[in-house]
Amino acid sequence: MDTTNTVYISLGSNQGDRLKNLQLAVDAIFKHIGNIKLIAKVYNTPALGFDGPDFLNTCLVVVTELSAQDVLDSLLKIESQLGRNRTKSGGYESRIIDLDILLFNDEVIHSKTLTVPHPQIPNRKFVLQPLYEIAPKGEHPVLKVSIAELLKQCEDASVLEPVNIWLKNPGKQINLSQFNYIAIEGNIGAGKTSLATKIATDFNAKLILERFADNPFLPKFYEDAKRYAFTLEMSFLADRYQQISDDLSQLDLFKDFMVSDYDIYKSLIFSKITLPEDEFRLYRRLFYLMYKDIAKPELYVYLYQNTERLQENIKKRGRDYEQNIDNDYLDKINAGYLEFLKNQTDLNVKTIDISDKDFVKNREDYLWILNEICNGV
Ligand code: PH2
Ligand code: MG
Ligand code: MG
Repeated sequence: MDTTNTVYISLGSNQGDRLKNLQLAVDAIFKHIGNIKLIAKVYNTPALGFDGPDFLNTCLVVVTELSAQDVLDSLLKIESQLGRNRTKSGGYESRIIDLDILLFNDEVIHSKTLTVPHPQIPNRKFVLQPLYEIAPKGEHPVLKVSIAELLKQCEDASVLEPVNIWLKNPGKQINLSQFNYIAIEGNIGAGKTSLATKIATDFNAKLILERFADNPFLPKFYEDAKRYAFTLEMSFLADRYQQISDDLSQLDLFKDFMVSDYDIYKSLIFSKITLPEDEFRLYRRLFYLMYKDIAKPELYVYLYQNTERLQENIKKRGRDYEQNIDNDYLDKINAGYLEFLKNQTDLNVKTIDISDKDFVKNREDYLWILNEICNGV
C-alpha cells in the first residue's frame, strides 16, 4: 500500500536575506509537507521576465502523503508565513519567497488553482538546471521528453552562477539508524503498525510486521477465551520466534536498519493476563527457552495511549473479532506492559505518551515522536 507522492518544488527568492529565505522554506516544507529526498545546488539567476534584483533559485524533491492541492495550500501558507505579500499588480514582482509545484508524480493537473506540470518549465533555465540535477532521468509527462533534453533545447539565455553553499536537509538530523533494530510496542490499537510502517518507508528500514492476520486462533480466542488462550499464545510465540529469528538474521544490504511492530516479549505479557496461573508457568518455561537465543531490539519504544483512544482506533480499523474488547482487558494489558518495562535493566526502553498526539493525521506529531525516539533515551 503505497500512498506517497513524489513532488518536485521550485524555490526562488530575490528579496531580503535570500539564502535564509530558501533555508526557512526548506525547513517549513519538511515540517508540513514531507521528507526531502534531494536538494539541488543553489543558483544566482537574473530576474527573468521583469526588472528586479537577481534571484537565488533551487529545486527539491519531496515525498509526501498530501494531495497536490494540499501541497499547494501548504506552500502558499509557507510563503505568507515567510512574509510574502501578493499585490494584485498583474505582472511579476520581487518576492521574499516563491514556491512552485513543478511536477507531481507524473500527473497532469488542470484545476482552477493549479496547473501541473508547471507551464513555464521548458522556458526557464533557473528551473531546468536544478531540476535536471535532482531528476536526471526525469521525463516531462506532457511533452514526453527528458528534463535533460528540455535543458539542452531551452532558449533562455540567462547565465546561472552556482552559489557554493548548500541548503541543509532538516531530515538529516533525525538519526534513527543509530539503532540497528527498533521495536515499536504498545497496547492493541496504539498505532504500532502505522508508526513502524511510516518509519520504514521514510528512513529506508526493513519492516517486520506481526502476522497476526494469519493466526486462526485469534478470532476463536475472542469468542471463547478460556478454551483457546493457551493454543493462541503458543501459536503466537511460535510465529514470533520464527519470524524474529529468520528476519533478523537476514541482513538486507539495501536497508539501513530494522523496525518491527512488536517485540517477542509481548507473548509473555499477554499470556500472563490470558492464562490461568499453572498454564502460565508452563508457558513461561517454554518462552524463556526461546527468548534467550533471539536478538533483542537496540531500542524498545513503548507507545502509551489512553483507553478511550485505543477503543476509537480499534473501532476505526474495524476488525470484527476486536470489536468486543472491553476497557478492562486493555487496562490489564497496559498494566502488564508497564510492569514488564519497570523491571527491564538490559533493555533500552523509551516510553512515549502519545495520548494527545495523532501522528497519522499530523506530520508535526509524527516528527515530534521521531525526535523523542532519537534524542530521549
Ligand atoms: N520567478 C518568476 C519570474 N522570474 N526569474 C528568476 N531568475 N527566478 C525566479 O524564480 C523567477 C524569475 C515568477 O515566479
Ligand atoms: Mg514562480
Ligand atoms: Mg509562484
